[in-house]
Amino acid sequence: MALLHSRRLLAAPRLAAAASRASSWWSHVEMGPPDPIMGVTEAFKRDTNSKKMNLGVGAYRDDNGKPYVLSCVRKAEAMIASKKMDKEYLPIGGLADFTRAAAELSLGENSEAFKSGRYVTVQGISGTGSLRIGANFLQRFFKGSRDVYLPKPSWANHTSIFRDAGMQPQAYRYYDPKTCSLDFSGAMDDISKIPEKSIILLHACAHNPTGVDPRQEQWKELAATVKKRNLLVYFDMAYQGFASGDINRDAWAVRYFIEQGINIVLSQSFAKNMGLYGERAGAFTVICSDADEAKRVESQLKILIRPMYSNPPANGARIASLILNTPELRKEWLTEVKSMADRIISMRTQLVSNLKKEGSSRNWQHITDQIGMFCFTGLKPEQVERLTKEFSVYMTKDGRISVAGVTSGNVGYLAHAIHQVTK
Ligand code: PLA
Repeated sequence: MALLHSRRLLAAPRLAAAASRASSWWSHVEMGPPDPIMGVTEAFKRDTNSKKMNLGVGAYRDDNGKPYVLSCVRKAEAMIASKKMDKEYLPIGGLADFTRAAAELSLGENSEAFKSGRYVTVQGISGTGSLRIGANFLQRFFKGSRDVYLPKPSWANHTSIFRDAGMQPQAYRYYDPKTCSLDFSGAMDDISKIPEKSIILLHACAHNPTGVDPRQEQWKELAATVKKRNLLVYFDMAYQGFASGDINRDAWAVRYFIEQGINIVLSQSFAKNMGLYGERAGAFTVICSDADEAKRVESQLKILIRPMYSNPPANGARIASLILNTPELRKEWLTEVKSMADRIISMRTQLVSNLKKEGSSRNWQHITDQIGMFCFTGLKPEQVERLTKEFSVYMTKDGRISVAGVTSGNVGYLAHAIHQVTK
């Protein structure tokens, strides 16, 4: 009896566990893969090598490798703190001073579309959330095709954002791995065959992951082709200021397309150019045919946002708005954006000269030709794997490095490691 009893005691929890497994609502859920970009940071954090480098996610670092909070941001925060502001909800479409300033920043103060009010801008949860509002808006209201043509390659999350919103991601040629540069004729060839009334996504500047942008004459040809094909243009502008150090120059393509009568949609992020990553400040803009249409579109965007997250976070938008709308802060910001862009450009030059010093005979010119936060090195997946395993240099599998994570202190080590796996 005692034996039986104890056996039953032993068996019972096992049976119970098996029963709960069989009847669990989630037993069919399989383990998913880590995110191709954020997963790199997770692996980096686990590494104990003191020389480790995280060149995965595009987050700016100062020359000591430390996260960098802009001085204009610190000042804006102090102003906000001193005002003892309340914590009330923002309106569904966000902080009006912020959305107006975001539109002005991208479209330009002299823009006819901006001045006439034939646009609507709503605040989004940084670039990603603004893209998602846009994708959902297209899903609900775009009368053309569900197909969204993305450059090949593109930021990995673009595919997921559009797919999860019920759109169908497609691709057009963009990059030529043989020359590590733009495959302009391939792109034009593919784009000229996209069915009418489809959607095409363009990176406004500092293309991620390749660092390769069209030149102005090429943008002009592109604009003429998308106009002829009657495509809806979706610009993703996550790096305004980061490509050239000049916010107006980086917005050139967006403004040119609008001047050509192309009514674009646009997502913006303030994560990189103001260093507001975790604050999640961004915006989504639709250029309309007139102010009345813009009002109707705005009403529908609010209806779309309300059940998603009700209204956006206030703090990042307050900071960005103060910087954009206070002349001294804005001036300081422009200098700081330029200094971040310049540090990245100088790291590109130093990386190439260190590779030469190591004795590498390869052609690394694309490292200095490419612009923005990233360099698409052309390293093969096996070489990337060796860099991570043998040197604790972390990057995405496609060979992209965030140049913003390179410093004068570690550029020599990086060049040495790259030479070891490529010689
Ligand atoms: N669009 C592009 C082209 C991006 O590269 C990124 C960020 C975003 C939008 C969204 O940024 P946000 O939501 O933070 O405003 N890309 C990063 C980070 C920097 C990421 O993957 O989320 C990258 O490492 O590619």
